[in-house]
Amino acid sequence: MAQVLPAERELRRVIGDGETIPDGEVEGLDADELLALYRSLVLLRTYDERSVVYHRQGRIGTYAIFWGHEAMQAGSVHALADDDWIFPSYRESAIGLLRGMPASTILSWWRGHPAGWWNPADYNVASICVPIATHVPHAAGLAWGKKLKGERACAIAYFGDGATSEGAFHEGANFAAVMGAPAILFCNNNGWAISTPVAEQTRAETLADKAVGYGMPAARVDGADVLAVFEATRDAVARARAGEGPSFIEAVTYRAAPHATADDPSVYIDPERVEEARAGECVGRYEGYLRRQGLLDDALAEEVRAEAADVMRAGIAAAEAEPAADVALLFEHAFVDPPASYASDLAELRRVLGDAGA
Ligand SMILES: Cc1ncc(C[n+]2csc(CCOP(=O)(O)OP(=O)(O)O)c2C)c(N)n1
Ligand SMILES: [Mg+2]
Repeated sequence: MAQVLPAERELRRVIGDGETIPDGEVEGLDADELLALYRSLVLLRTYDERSVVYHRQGRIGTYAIFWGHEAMQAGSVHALADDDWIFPSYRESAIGLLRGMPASTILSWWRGHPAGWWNPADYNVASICVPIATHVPHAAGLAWGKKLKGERACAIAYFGDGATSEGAFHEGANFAAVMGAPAILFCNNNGWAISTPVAEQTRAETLADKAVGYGMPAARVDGADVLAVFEATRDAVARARAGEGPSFIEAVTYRAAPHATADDPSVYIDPERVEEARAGECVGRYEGYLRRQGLLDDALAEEVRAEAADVMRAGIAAAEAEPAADVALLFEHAFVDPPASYASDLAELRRVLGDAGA
């Protein structure tokens, strides 16, 4: 029988506070890699902040904000190789940017345009998953397939605290553990599932404890510490490559933004905790670290931000330049045998929409 290890309790941290808590170091990360991580963080932050603006301008639809989650996403992706597969939820919608996906593709997804769907094999990034936790079994299955084929790649699935109450999470976790699949279950515990706090979500002391029930090693990290996230994910990747099966990572933050642009958290959230989370947010913390290491100054920070802003300007322009989609696409995959009224219904829809839908 496999030995069951208790989950770690303490949150792993690497970045200090510039005062009483000293900075740690991640072995094997050189200056170029540390700065590449910074570029990824800034790109994600810029994507997120611009998306909220585009939403308010009516240029994209309802949008799931990930402000404050960037370290969990960039830190973990940087620990992967390009042949490892990523299974994002809606909260990681822009993670493909870190694999070279154009911003216009993701913006098109949020515009509900067909140009927002990609071939997952082009980037080893699966489709953005909106149903909670249903992609956990997909990631477990893909990882098992890699093992069966003798390939070295692993799969990582991102999901939230609320997802750990879903059946699909438990099925995926158990399957991955029993099959020894090279999978990483990455839980972003931001304290909330829309308006349901973690305390009302589970009686488990930590979410990492749930992994112990499946015989899976589990680590808890500070989700606003990009280096701690990187290190924990790198450990999990090493286990996966060594044939030691899946790992669970619980990255802990406090949701500092609304669940989505359609949400008003002021009716349920703790404003003091939000302020605290915003003050300790991950991009600023990492900037402080890089400055203390002498790797970042104002000019470079400005250059990186300007590059990211250009990516977004070009991205929204390209997304808006896409010709309107044909409304027939709404029905194309819905019927084997379309009903008798289909042709006249479609003609009526085209008439109502005018040229925009044709
Ligand atoms: C199967 C399913 N049930 C319900 C929903 C509605 N829903 C959308 S987001 C959400 C909360 C998820 O919270 P969590 O897993 O903590 O992820 P977070 O949004 O905090 O990243 C719910 C219940 C859904 N998308 N899918
Ligand atoms: Mg959550």
